[in-house]
Amino acid sequence: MKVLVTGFEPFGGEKINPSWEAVKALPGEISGAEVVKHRLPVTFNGVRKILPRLIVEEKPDVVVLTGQAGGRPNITVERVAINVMDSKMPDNEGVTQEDEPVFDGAPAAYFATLPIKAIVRALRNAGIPASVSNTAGTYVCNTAMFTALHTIAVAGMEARAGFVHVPFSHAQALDKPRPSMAQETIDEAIKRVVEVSIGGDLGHSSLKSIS
Ligand code: PCA
Repeated sequence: MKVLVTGFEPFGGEKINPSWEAVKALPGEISGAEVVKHRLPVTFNGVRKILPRLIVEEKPDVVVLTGQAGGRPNITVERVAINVMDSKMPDNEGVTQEDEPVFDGAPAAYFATLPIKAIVRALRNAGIPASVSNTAGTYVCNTAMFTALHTIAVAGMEARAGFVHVPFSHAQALDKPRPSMAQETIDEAIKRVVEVSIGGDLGHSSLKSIS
């Protein structure tokens, strides 16, 4: 069993991205599964180029993508990725997108194929605030989630995949009145997300795409 776990580089003037900090801190093996870690660039073009190659080459059984959602107070497990890139905020290459598809001709959306409710339950049982989110936004994180699910669908792979957003860490929020979480808690959350994701329970996530 192999699990690919990604985090993002910093963006938006931040010095760190707590998603990558958490991925970096993961052990190389979780519940007997090999953990392959990758840091993604915060660029629309980068994730659409890198992720398909990574998934096809590594052939993971499970893909857990993570990113920072500054301003959200808790860990949010994304339900759906949409075929849209739309953001006034430039990515790390200075690129903005308006009403563009992630991939031309691809379905309108894909549901996460991770057991999202089981993940939320496990996090809450561990004392970590968490909920399901019904939008991953229209910036680079949604693009990454859509790219992973579309790659898996087109390649006919069995891998399950999904996306988890984490709040600012305390270090990032020292100078801004925004919700934040201890990095150690974020680290623990991502480890538990991986544990549940490689477990057998697929939950309700049998519907793969909405076209
Ligand atoms: N969060 C951004 C992109 C990279 C990241 O960590 C997002 O939510 O789209």
